[in-house]
Amino acid sequence: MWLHFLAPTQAAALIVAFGLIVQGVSVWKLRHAIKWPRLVPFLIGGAIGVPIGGELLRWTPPRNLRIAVGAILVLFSLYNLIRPNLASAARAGVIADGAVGVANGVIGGATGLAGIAAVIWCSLRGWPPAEQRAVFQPSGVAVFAITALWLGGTGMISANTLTLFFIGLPVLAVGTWARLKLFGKLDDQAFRRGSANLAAVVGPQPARPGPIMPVSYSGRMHAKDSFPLALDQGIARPYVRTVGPKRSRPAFPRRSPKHCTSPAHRAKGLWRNLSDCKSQPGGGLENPMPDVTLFGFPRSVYVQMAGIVLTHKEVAYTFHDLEAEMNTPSHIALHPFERVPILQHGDFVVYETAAIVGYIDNAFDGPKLTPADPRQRARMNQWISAVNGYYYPNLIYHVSHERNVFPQLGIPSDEKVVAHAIPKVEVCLQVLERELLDSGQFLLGPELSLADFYMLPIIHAFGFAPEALTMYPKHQAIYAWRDRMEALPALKRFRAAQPPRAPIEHARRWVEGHRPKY
Ligand SMILES: N[C@@H](CCC(=O)N[C@@H](CS)C(=O)NCC(=O)O)C(=O)O
Repeated sequence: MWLHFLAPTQAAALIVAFGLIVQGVSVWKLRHAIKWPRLVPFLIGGAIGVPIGGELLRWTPPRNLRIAVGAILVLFSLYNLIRPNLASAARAGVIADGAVGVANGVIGGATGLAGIAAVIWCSLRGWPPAEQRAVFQPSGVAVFAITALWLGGTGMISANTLTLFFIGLPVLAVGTWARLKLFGKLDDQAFRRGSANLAAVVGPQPARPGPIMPVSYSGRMHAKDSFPLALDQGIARPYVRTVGPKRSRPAFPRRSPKHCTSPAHRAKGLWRNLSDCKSQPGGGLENPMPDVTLFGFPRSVYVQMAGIVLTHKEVAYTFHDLEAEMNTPSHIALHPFERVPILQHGDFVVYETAAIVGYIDNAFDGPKLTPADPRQRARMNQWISAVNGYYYPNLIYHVSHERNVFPQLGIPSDEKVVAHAIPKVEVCLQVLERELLDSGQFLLGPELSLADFYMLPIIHAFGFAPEALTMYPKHQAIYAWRDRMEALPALKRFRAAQPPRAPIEHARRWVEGHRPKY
């Protein structure tokens, strides 16, 4: 609408000036999160694109520019509304980033709408939201700055425009104060969930007359992060089955699982554990065409827990490898805390491994893995909790990540992290050894339980760390238990179905995201 009151050059100049102030403050606040090698292609592209856009602004008839700006805004709004499932650009490189920078610059220079191309692109790149923001916001500010220089240097800023700028300043101050108050106090999760709404409130400040950066804030990643929207990510169509004692009502509508049926998707990491399953009803396989999907990445110990329990219960399932989607909207739609695994059974989706394996045990036939006896059940839950609270953090999060996951990505181990954990790993192994000596065959005694399936992937994964070479031989009961577990038919089937241990690519982000610091 502002284009109907102002000439396009005035509008662009004001957007740029106000945007520079407002976004400059935000970028200053997130300066420590900026990864320069990632940002530079966008900056170079922006520097190339702005003069092209600036000259378009000078030579294009105002009417055409109005139409172009309107079209861009409508298309971007439609994009946010429809949220088309565009191909992932996770593997794109700096040249593509630079090209997006050029597009950002051209659009910014011509219209002042500096952030749109980068916002969309960053979400396709699959970076975590905070990292996306650390790219699209500084590149938007850079485009604002270059555009300001270009417009000023080429004489496109008139005295009238300056007057309008000073009139707008007080309103800008109030809007900026409100925004900092709101965003400054929110953590990242809350920021992302709430930003669509917050942006709607603080976005239309006169300081930012159009949805240039407000749209950037509430762009694809934010809009899709809001929970009800995020669920609608093409997960599955309502599909009522009669498996299990209780059927949960569909909580929300879903789309058809096209990713589960296309050969291309399967080649990307989907597989099924059908080969060894009996196909008659009541034999543990409830349906020869599985409507159970396990989402995760194969090397996750938690995903393995769920996979092994499914295999042991002879539940046919499809595995959907989320590696390339981790931390993207399609992942967050499944797991708002950005973890794996997630289980989908028909129209029912559940995350958190304890909930998943409990559900599998209850909803499907096959050997019961949850003891009926209250004390045994308490003991099982004690183990599950101990794995979550002590075994996973020390053996995996501290040691395995430093010894296997990071080095496989060319990232050196942090010895301080390992050193901090080793005494605690000793305690974990001693406790496990003692309890196994007491209990005999399995963690709760002669019967297998979910506790064993919770512990096994941890002990297995830690076994790849060099520390295990000296620590494991001191614990003969653990060795014997592990051999017993690995000898189970389910484990043999599960291991045979696993892909090779490839590096966990998205773990590069863990270095900054959640590596312990000592
Ligand atoms: N509390 C969760 C923990 C799951 C978890 O930590 N999963 C790890 C993999 S083993 C994960 O999703 N990591 C991905 C990431 O942090 O990016 C559960 O029980 O399912």
